Amino acid sequence: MTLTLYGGARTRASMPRWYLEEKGIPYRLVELDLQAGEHREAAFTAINPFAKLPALEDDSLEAPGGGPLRLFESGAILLHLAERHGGEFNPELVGGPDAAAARRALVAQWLLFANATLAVALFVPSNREREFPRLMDVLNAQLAGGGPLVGEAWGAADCAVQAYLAYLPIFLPQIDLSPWPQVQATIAAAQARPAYRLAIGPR
Ligand SMILES: N[C@@H](CCC(=O)N[C@@H](CS)C(=O)NCC(=O)O)C(=O)O
Repeated sequence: MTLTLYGGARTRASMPRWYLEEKGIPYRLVELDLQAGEHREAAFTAINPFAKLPALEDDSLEAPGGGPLRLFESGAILLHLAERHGGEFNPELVGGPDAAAARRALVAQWLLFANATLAVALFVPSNREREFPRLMDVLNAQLAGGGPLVGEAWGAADCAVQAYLAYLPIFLPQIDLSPWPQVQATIAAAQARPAYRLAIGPR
C-alpha cells in the first residue's frame, strides 16, 4: 500500500502532511515547484485536473472508474485519511457504529468549517472585519481546556482548525490575538508539536 501526497512549499499540503506525520502513517511526498508551473503539467493534472495542491493518491483503494483512488481538496483528503488510515471512525475503537457515524459527521463539520468558513474569514479581506472577531469569540470558547475538538485524541478536525489558526501569526501578524487567549494557546501548542514543525516548520 502506498499513499502519495502531492505538495509544495507553502501550500495547504502541509495540513495532510501534518496529519500523516502526527499519526505515523507512512507516505511518499512528491513536491511540485509552483513557481516553475509543475502543477500545471500533464503528469499532475492527470491527478488533479484543477492543478491545485494538495492531492493524494491511495493505491489501497480502487477508484470507481479503475486505477488508484485520487483525491483533491485538503478537507476531503483529511477526512479520507482519518477514516481509512487514522482509525478515527473505527466502530470497534469508538463505541459502535452509531458513535463512529457521529464522530465522522462532526469531523466533516469541522473540516468544512475550517476550509469554507474560517479560511474565508481569515484570507478574504472584505470578510475579515465582519466575520473574524465573531469566529474568534466562539473558537476561543470551544478551544477552552485544550482538548481535541472531536473525541479523546488529536485528529483531523484539530489538524485543520489549528493549521488555519497557526497561519494567523505568519500571514496576518498585524492582528492582535490577545482578546482570545485560548486561540493563542492553541497556536503555541500546535507550533510545539514535532510533527507540526516537520510539516509546516518552526516560525
Ligand atoms: N480548497 C483547496 C485549495 C487548493 C489551493 O488553492 N491550493 C493552492 C496552494 S495552497 C494551489 O495549488 N495554487 C496553485 C494554483 O492555483 O495555480 C484545498 O483546500 O485543497
